[in-house]
Amino acid sequence: MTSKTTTAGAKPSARSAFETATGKSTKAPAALSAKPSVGKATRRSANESAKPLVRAAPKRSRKETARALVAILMGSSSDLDVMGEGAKVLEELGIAHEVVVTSAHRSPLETARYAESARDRGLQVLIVGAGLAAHLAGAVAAHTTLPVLGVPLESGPLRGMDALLATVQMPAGVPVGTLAIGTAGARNAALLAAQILALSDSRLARALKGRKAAMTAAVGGLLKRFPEGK
Ligand code: AIR
Repeated sequence: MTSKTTTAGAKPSARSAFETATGKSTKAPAALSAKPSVGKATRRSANESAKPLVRAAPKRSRKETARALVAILMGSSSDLDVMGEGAKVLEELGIAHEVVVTSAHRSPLETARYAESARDRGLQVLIVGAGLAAHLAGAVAAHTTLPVLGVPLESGPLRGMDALLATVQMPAGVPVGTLAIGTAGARNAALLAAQILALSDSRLARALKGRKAAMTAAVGGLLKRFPEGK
């Protein structure tokens, strides 16, 4: 189990993991463990979703908790089903990660603080998904020199085209590597994050090579020849 589980604080009196990490007294974006929380996060209405999700942290010793190398951020808990696909890929590859809900518009200060402190907390790649006017990846990229991979999400009448343009059309100087809309983008962002980490991790490089070989083997090949026997 390599997911880093941080929470906004199970008890009202407890300092949040975000607060502890940043040294700043602020409401933290909710950081969810990818494995246990994907598909289980409480769905909430739009006007509630700026508030951090609060989950009780499973009891775990320091030794057992690997430091997160990748963060998956998303603008709303309603994005979790799609972004969770990226978390599954990281899980399969054994990459320690954390999953966070924070919004460029509903919790802008928390988003900025998270991005500013990410490198110092040991994170190496940030995957950021949002729908509609999807400014989250750009807002995060504005506050960090870590690589930011943007995933535009389908949400609303424009079916992700709005999010695609908002994510990809960054001004020069603030790069966001933008992936495809939706699930393919979420999965590919995780693979790209893995490929970045694999530049200095030969175990991971081998795992990615094996994955590619398995993918190639799964492609069908010749289905029919006509006339037969030629
Ligand atoms: N969003 C949240 N804050 C800013 C933006 N752009 C996005 C979320 C989600 C969509 O708005 O990333 O895809 C709808 O969010 P909700 O919470 O209303 O379901």
